[in-house]
Amino acid sequence: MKFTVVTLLPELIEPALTAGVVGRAKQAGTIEVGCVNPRDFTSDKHRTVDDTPYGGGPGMVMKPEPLLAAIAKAGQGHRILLSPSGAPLTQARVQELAKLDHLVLVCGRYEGVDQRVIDSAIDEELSIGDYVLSGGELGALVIIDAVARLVPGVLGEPTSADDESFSAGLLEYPHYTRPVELDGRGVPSVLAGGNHAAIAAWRRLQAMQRTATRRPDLWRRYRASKAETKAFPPLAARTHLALVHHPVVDRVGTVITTALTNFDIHDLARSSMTYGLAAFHLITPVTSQRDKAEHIARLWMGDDQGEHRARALELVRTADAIETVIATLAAEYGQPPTVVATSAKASSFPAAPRRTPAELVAEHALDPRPMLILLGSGWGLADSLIPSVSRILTPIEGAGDWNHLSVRSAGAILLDRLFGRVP
Ligand code: 4FV
Repeated sequence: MKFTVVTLLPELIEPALTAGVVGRAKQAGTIEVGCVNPRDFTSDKHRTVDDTPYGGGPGMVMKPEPLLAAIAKAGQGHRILLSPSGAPLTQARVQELAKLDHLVLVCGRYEGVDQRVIDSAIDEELSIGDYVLSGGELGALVIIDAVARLVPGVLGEPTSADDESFSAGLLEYPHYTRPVELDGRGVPSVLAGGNHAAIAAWRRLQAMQRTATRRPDLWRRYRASKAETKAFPPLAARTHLALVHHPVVDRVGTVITTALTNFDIHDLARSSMTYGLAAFHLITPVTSQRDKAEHIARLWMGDDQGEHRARALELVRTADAIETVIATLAAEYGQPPTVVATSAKASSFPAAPRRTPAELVAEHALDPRPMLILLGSGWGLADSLIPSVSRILTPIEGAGDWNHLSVRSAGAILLDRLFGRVP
């Protein structure tokens, strides 16, 4: 594998590649690294490599002609420009790059590179992160290091490159080595036990836990295997959604009981089913309303013509009060649920810590406790009458301050933000 770095500062590149596995690979000839300096392709006596930007503004731009000549000199290869405007570098991209045989890494200095050089002589722009470097050289070194360690023969053990962070979509589990006690801190006992299945399960759980809490973005994309889902059931599967018809408030803040609606029952049951929830509860103290809900749910459940709604409506349960649902779940799971309220107003439930959907998932992903999410009907949940609430979700924000989503829409949006996967 060959890397050619196009840089005004080759002295930054060469010494960085003398030690460690990459240094050894270079010495052994497994990888080859060369530099081409645009300054060697200047013709004026000052060997000028920069110029002022058209249109004015601060800083200088790299002069196109020496840069183009240097890129040409680098030879045939996949030409990458290091730039904060590039696509973020990922392990998946690194794995693809490792299959190529020559990477030309073009480093900008100053404010950047003339756009026409990018248009005519660059195949791909990559960024190593959302910050600005004084030049692309450190980015080029990052790419060389990440790619080189995947080149066959660079790392000792062929498997040590793959079961690490990102390759599996999870962060790494924590590592320990001797001594068994370090300043009073021990090693998790399972690791010393020699039970390989138990060790593997522990490491997997640690990796999942870390990913859920530290990197909600990765966690959302993670697809657990069947075995993992069995060992660590997803949060959605112990999450219960409830549509509260009492205690809620009307437009002037009076506590009322609302009537249930057919649409809410169907649509929230279907959303609950889609996102893998355990159940959908309708809460009203009015016996005849609960009977009606049960009747509607049973009507559709009885349909045996392959009607998809049947399965969703099997999730429907009714209760006379929030406390009843809490007691039922406590009995079912052996521990009470975390009760999460929702509200369109930022001032509701002032005593409960606020969480974004991602934060709530991070906090509870591997907590075995069930979760109960309360949706209010009418003008919203009567917060002072629901002391069991221990978390409040941040309101859904739209384009402006008009915020009157139907409870069915708000419920669907929240479930997608909590449990929806990213393709
Ligand atoms: C960078 C990054 C980066 C910006 C101006 C080079 C510098 C100068 N490269 N990921 N972030 N590059 O900041 O790759 O031309």
